[in-house]
Amino acid sequence: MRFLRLSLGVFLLVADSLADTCKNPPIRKEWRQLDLDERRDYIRAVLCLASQPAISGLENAATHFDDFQATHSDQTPSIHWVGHFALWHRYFVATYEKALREECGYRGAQPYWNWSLDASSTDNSSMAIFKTDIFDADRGFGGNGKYLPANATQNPFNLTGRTGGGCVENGPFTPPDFMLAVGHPKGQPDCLRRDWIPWIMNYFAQQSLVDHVLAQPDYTSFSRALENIPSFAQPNIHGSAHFGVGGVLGTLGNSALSPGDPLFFLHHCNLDRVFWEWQNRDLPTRFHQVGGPITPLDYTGKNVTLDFRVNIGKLAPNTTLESLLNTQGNTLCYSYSE
Ligand SMILES: [Cu+2]
Repeated sequence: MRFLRLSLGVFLLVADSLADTCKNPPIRKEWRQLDLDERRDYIRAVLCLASQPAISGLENAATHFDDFQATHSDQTPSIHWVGHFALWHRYFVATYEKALREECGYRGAQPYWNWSLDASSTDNSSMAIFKTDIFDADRGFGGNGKYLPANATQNPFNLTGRTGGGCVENGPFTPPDFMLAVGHPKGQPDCLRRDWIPWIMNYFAQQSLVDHVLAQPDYTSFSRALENIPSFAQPNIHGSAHFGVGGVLGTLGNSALSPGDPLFFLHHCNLDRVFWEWQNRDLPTRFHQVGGPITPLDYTGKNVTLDFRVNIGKLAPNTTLESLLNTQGNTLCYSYSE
């Protein structure tokens, strides 16, 4: 009895301190679950971030929005096809969400784009996925760029079916107001570009592929299924919006500079939602399980462990992979709507 009372006391103490660190987590919703005022407030906050001074000290980063793009660009060679891919990006998106809230007065949570809702399972060439509110000029993030030809150097994988490549022409992120300086010669910022490729968007965003990822038995295979291999011959849900929206010449298709498209954060938030759904199928295990290579694609080499340290530069303090497995703990604080 004494033991029972004691353990109940300890339990209450633990429950109490958890509640203290993450009270009222922001609830992340699908973009189209936000009403128009909430959407405007989100876009306003993104533009606000792009007017705040930089803190990263990284090359050409002039605004706090640039900081995120530059940090991802800086670390691109070590954060993809590795065991910490999903958790690095989880921390990155959550830090962006926090900046929008704390520095720009955004009251909501980071929204996501559930592209599987829009992908056609019968017609890869369908343009329906691009006709939703996500790409609307007033209710979303604006549309495609004008078609521009791409040469062999720009298109090394010889991707077919490109439809754009030029600057985004409508919506809140058009030139000359919204420009991207990181990764371009000093004093010569570029516009936000999109280069829709319908077959990639429809094929890679299939719910059946999401289900395949969700069915993985452990963290290592989950993480591997999320990214698959660097080949367009095999679909992977991570590639869906990157190459379906960014294509060859678009910002989101550039592996280093992709966070320059504000849609990056809705895309990666959706991947994180899938990750959280996968964790929820066995939380006791999946709060404490990581794996996968430290060196990209090195599946026979050294693996990441729970105490492996993640850094996102000056954006937030370094932390362990284990601390990022809980979305409502001491490090992170958010949840997902049903
Ligand atoms: Cu990335």
